[in-house]
Amino acid sequence: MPAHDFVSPDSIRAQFSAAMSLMYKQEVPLYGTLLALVSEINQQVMAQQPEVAQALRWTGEVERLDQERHGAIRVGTAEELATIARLFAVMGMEPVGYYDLSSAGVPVHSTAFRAVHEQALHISPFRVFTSLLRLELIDNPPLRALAQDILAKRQIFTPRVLELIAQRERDGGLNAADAETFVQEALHTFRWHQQATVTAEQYQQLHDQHRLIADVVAFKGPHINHLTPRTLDIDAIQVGMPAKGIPPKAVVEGPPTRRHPILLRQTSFKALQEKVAFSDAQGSHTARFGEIEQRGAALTPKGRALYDRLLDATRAALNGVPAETNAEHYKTLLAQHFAEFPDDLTLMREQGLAYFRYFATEKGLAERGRQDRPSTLQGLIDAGHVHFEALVYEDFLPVSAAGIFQSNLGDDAQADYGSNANRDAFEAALGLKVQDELALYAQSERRSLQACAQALGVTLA
Ligand code: OOG
Ligand code: NI
Repeated sequence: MPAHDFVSPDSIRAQFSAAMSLMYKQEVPLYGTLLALVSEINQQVMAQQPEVAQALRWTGEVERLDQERHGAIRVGTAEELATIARLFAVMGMEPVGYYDLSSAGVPVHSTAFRAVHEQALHISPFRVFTSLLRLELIDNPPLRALAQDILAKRQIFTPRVLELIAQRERDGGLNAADAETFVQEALHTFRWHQQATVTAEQYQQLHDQHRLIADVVAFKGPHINHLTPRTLDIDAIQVGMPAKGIPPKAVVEGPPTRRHPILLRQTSFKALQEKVAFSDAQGSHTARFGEIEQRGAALTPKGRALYDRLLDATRAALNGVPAETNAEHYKTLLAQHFAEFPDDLTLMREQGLAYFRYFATEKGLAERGRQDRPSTLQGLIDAGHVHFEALVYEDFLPVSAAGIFQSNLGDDAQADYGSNANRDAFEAALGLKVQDELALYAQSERRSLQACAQALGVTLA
C-alpha cells in the first residue's frame, strides 16, 4: 500500500483520545461533571486574564486545551508492558521518563507514553502514565506465585488489535478503515470489567498485601483508572469541586499558586466504590477516580533542582504528610518556601530555570534584513523583535504521582519497599529505552530558536 494512504499516527492518537474520553464519560459520569467544571473555569480565565489567553495563543496551546488529557493504567507483566508500548507506537506515543514509586510505598515503576515533537503535541497532547507492577518487591512467595499464575492466564489485547499492531509494524502505517478499527479494538484493553478473574477470597488476599496488587491482578485488563483534563486555574477547581458534589483531596500536589505556573499542579477526587462480580460472589472494588491538572513551564535541570529542594524543605518543615488536618499549614509553608523561585518569565529565563519557545514578532519581521538590527538573542528581545513564552511541561512528577496513588488507594495503604529504582529492569521489560524528557525540551527550545532566527534572517547561536 502506498504510504500516502496511511493515516498519520497523530491523527490516530487524536481519535483514540476522543474515543477514550467518550468511553470514560459513560463509565464514570462524574468525569463528565468534571469536564464541564474545567471548561467553565477555562473560559472564565480566558475572558478575565487576557495575558494568560495571549500567552496560550502565542504557543498554540489554546487550540489543544479542550482535548488535552492524560490517562493512567497499571499493567501486570513485562509482556503486557512491551505490547502496550507497541500499541501506543501505532499512535506516535513513545515512553518518556522513568518514575520509581517504590520509595513512596507503591510497588510499581512507570513511564509516560506521549508524543515527543511539539508539532505532534500540538495535534494531540494525549499521554498515558503507565505503571508496571513489581511483584519482586512483594515479600510473600505464595502470594507472588498466585499473582503470577493469574496474570499469566490473561490476555489484555483483542486478537484483532494484535493483528493491526503487527500489520502497522510490517507496512509502516494503517489506512483510514484500519485506523478506525484499531481505535475501537484498542479501547477494549482500557475498559472497566465488572467481572473479576478471581474468587472473593483470592481478591482479599491480594488486597491485604496491597490494594494496588488487587487492582492489577484481579481484573481482565488494565482499566483506565483516571482521565485528567487540563485546567488553567486549579485553585478555582479545588474550590469549585464541592459545589458540584465532588469532594477533592486535601491538598493540591506540586508547586504553589503562581502568576507564571511551573511544572504541574494536580488535585483529584476519591475513588468510586464499584460493584464487582468475583468468580464466586459479589463484592466491591475502589479503583477509578478523577483528577484535574494545571500545567506550567518545563524546568531545566537547574530549575528542577530548585523545585525539588524547595518541595523537600516544605515537606520537612511540615513534619508529616499533607492531609486534611494540616492542609492550610502546608499551603502556607509551600508559599513561604517557594518565594525563592522567581515568578517572572524574564528572571526565569535569565537564570536558566525554565525552557522557552521563541517567536518572531511583527516588528521583528518588518525589520527583517536591516543592517542595524541587534545580533544577539537578548538584543532582539530587548528591541521587541523576539517574543518568548515558557515551554509547557508535558510530563509527570514522582512525588505528586505518589500523592495521587496514595489518596486514591487510601491512607491505610502505606507500605515500605525502600528505594528500589531499577530503570534497567523496566527498560528490559519494555523492550525499549525510555527517552530523557529534558533532552526533548532542550531540542524543542532549539528548534524554536532556529525557526525564529530563520524568520528574522539572523543567526542565533
Ligand atoms: C497513576 C498515578 C500517577 C499522575 O497524574 O501523577 C498519575 C496511577 O494511579 O495509576 O497519574
Ligand atoms: Ni494522573
